[in-house]
Amino acid sequence: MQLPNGIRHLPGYLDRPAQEALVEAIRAVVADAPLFTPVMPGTGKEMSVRMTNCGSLGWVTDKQRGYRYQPTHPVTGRPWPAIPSQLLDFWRDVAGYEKPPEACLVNFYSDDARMGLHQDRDEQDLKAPVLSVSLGNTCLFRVGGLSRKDRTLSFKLASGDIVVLGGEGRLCFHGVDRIYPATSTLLKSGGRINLTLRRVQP
Ligand SMILES: O=C(O)CCC(=O)C(=O)O
Ligand SMILES: [Mn+2]
Repeated sequence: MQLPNGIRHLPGYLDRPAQEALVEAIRAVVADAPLFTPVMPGTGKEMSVRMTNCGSLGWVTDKQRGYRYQPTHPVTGRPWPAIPSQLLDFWRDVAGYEKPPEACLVNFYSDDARMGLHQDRDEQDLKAPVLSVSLGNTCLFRVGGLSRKDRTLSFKLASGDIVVLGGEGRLCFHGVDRIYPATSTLLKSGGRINLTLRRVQP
C-alpha cells in the first residue's frame, strides 16, 4: 500500500505500558476539561465523536461560530489543561518541526462513532505536521488526496499507532469509517481515543 507523500503510519509506536500511562494522563485531562459534543457549523448537526482538548489552544465548533481554536473550554470557560509530557516527547521525536504543538485535540469514539472525510485546515501554520495517536479499539482510517474527489485508500489503525500528516500530505482528506468493537483491552468501556497534536500559529 502506497500512502500519499507526506503521510506516515508508524504501527505500534507506543508499547502497552506507554499506552496505559497515556490513558491515565488523558483521564486527568478529561477530569479537568470534560468531553463535549461538537456541533457542525450551519446545520447544527451533532458529531458522533465527543471531544476535549489540552494545550494553550483547543479546537472547538458550534452552530453559530463554526470551526476555530480558542484558549478556553466552551462549557467551563476555563483554560485547557497542559499537554501531557509524553505527547510532547512524541512530537519532538517524530514531527521534525522546531516549534512545539499548541493544541492536542482529544477525540473519543464510542464503538458506533465515525468521522467523515475532511481536511485539517483551521491551523494558520500549515508547514507543521499533524501527529495523531490511536488508543483503544482498532479503526478503519481512510485517506485521500488534496481534492475530495480523489481516490482514497483505507487501512486499520490499532492502539499505539501514530500517523503523521505532513509535507505534501498535510492537507489530504481523511476520516474514520468505523471502529471495530472489542479489538483492544486498553479501554475498559471499549471505544477509541484519538489524540491529534497540532501547531496552530506560525
Ligand atoms: O481519529 C482519527 O484517527 C482522526 C481524527 C481527525 O482526523 C481529527 O480529529 O481531525
Ligand atoms: Mn482530521
